[in-house]
Amino acid sequence: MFESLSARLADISSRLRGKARITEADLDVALREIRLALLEADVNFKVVKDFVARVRERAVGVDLLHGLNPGQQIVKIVHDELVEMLGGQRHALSLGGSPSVVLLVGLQGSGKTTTAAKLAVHLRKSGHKPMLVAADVYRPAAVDQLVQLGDQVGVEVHTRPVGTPAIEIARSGLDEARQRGRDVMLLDTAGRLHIDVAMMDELVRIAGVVTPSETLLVVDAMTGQEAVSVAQAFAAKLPVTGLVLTKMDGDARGGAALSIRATTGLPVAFLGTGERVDGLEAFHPDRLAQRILGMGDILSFVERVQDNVDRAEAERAAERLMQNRFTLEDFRSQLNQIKKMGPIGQLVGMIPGAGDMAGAAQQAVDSGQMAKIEAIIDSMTPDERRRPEIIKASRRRRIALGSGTSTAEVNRLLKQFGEMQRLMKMVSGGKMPRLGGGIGALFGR
Ligand SMILES: Nc1nc2c(ncn2[C@@H]2O[C@H](COP(=O)(O)OP(=O)(O)OP(=O)(O)O)[C@@H](O)[C@H]2O)c(=O)[nH]1
Ligand SMILES: [Mg+2]
Repeated sequence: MFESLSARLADISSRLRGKARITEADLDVALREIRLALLEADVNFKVVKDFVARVRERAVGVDLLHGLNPGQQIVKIVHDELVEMLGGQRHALSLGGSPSVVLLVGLQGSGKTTTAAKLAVHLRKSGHKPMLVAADVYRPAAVDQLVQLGDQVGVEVHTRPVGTPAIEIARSGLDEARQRGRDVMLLDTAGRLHIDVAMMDELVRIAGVVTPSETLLVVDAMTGQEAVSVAQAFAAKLPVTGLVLTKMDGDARGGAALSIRATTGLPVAFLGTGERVDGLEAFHPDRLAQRILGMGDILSFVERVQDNVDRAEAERAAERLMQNRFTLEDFRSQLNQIKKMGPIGQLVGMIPGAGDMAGAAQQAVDSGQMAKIEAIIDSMTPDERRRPEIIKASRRRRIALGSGTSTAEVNRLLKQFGEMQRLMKMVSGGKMPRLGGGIGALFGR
């Protein structure tokens, strides 16, 4: 997601941050590059125009401020305006009812059914008791699809015999959810075209019966700016409260995700990032802006990690990473967490500048490098892990013996860890090196 835009904006912002003085010509160049980068990411041209104008307006007179250098201030402005463009606040689902109804609507094949199952998982994790309701009566096998997904995630699915109208299913689903004490009902509906009057009326009637707290329009991000017109058409008929942009994993440009809020006024609530039921991300404008600007997305990373590991520990590690007090001890616990998390490609993509780290890390797991690194760290004393600089020749020999490795391997780990710390210092100093290379090297590349 956003790879090319992110690479370009990260580059522009690192150049700006390095400047102690910014002339009007510098600003012009930077804004022109930002404009092109956004257009190439398929962001709506009017949104781009407004964005650049706002950044320019705020950037003039930036010399007057103290503290940050002008380059840093401009990057901050770009960041703030990006957050604004993405909607400012995160759209948290409003789930006040008993039960609350989340109605999922959208074009055929946009990802409604998959998203319903993903949301069930997401809601259960945050303490809700969701129930799925299969109200797609038009596509054969649609009900089976949801039943299977429900089985897979362990959430019960309300169904009715073939021939029952969708509106009836919605109504009886609500009754059942109430009886069983479920607090959220996720209502999957049939895909439909926004120009199909009869089908759109059906949705209006369903909404009338179940009065949803959230009506989420599920759109395929890969359709780019077409997603905008679909969203406008649905919102004209139904009180859409938020958007779910699916298939972000297949959308390298990300234009729809970046401009749909600004063009439709509808908040993006979630991004679909894969076919599997764990491929759902809450949409955080601030974190996304940071990710796009190459500031990384430490928070999303931490959140993701939380599902598998101790929350406090993960937060501590992220904080230490930011403050570059990251020790070999932290590194070992990160390795443990990475092992627990399974497919790590997605995760490492969220770390700043970690482009080529995914492959390296995966390779390290596959090749048994990870086990070696762990064994070496395990053979150190706590003091050595915190202050690797005290590990001189005799300690190195002891550690090699203890871990069943060689002194050369111990040397390499220490050297590479030192290198990684140096790179992290540069990241927190705003110089944006290629962190991936550093960590990749640590994994033995
Ligand atoms: N890569 C990727 N595929 C997705 C994502 N969300 C859904 N899909 C895939 O898109 C296809 C359609 O998904 P469904 O959930 O069946 O879509 P739907 O909107 O319910 O479709 P209809 O009920 O036919 O209108 C399936 O193959 C899904 O696996 C996503 O975020 N990423
Ligand atoms: Mg479906």
